[in-house]
Amino acid sequence: MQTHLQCGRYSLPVAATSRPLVMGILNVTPDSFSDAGKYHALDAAISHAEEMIAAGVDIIDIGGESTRPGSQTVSLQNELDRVMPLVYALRDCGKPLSIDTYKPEVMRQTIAAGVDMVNDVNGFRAPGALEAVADADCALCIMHMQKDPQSMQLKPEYENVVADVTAFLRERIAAIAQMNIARERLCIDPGFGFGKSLAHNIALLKNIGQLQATLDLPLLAGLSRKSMIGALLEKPVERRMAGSLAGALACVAQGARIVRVHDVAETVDALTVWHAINQ
Ligand code: 9MG
Repeated sequence: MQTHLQCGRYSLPVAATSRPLVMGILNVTPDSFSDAGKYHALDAAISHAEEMIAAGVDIIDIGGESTRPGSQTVSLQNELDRVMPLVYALRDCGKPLSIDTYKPEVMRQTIAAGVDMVNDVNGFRAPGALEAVADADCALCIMHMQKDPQSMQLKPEYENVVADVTAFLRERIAAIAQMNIARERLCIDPGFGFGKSLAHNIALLKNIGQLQATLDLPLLAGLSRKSMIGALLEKPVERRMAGSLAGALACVAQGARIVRVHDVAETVDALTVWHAINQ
């Protein structure tokens, strides 16, 4: 596997010898559309980013549309109104910025404004998504999702979840290669919780080492505070940090090189200790 991920202005170390990277989640989903609400949401997001930077975050993942099960879509203009001010405010913060979107026009505009990575839960399947990223130098996170956020948890079904997710990612990697996008720009993600039952998530978690070795690309894993952690612990979302840390460690122990998390400081500490022991 490559030793570095080409990520816009950055080249991120992803070799097994370096500490796994922490992607911090920065959602900007204002609940008020008044000007005051917008400024408050922007200020709060910038402060949150500053805290993550102080805590040692490696990548900041900006999202303007929730992809939680059952969440509603937002319009293109709404999403741009939410994320663009944040991209402008943070683009010189010294850390790579990722945009969490499946909309090609959001990809285009945020790349032009300086984002270094596109994190697409839809695996770059929307018409125009690959064209939007092809000529840039941003990294691409290709995630697996069955169906869409509105319907994905209704009745997820697989013949063999590990084989099916691997086949999906293999097909997307081939489609991306057809566009002459450098492999050094790619990372893969099994998409925990995206159209998967608890049993599917556990099967994937047990086998991500095999999935990563088969596809031979850096693997990103996102388990933070998800319902699978809640189901295993029988705890609400605000009491899932320790379980999320355990999940992150289980992923990196099998070769995941990036973890996407809410609790950056705690995850950086856990991975620093893990890395010191495993070097
Ligand atoms: C946006 N988003 C929510 N969960 C995610 C996950 O597990 N991986 C990635 N890449 N993005 C996610």
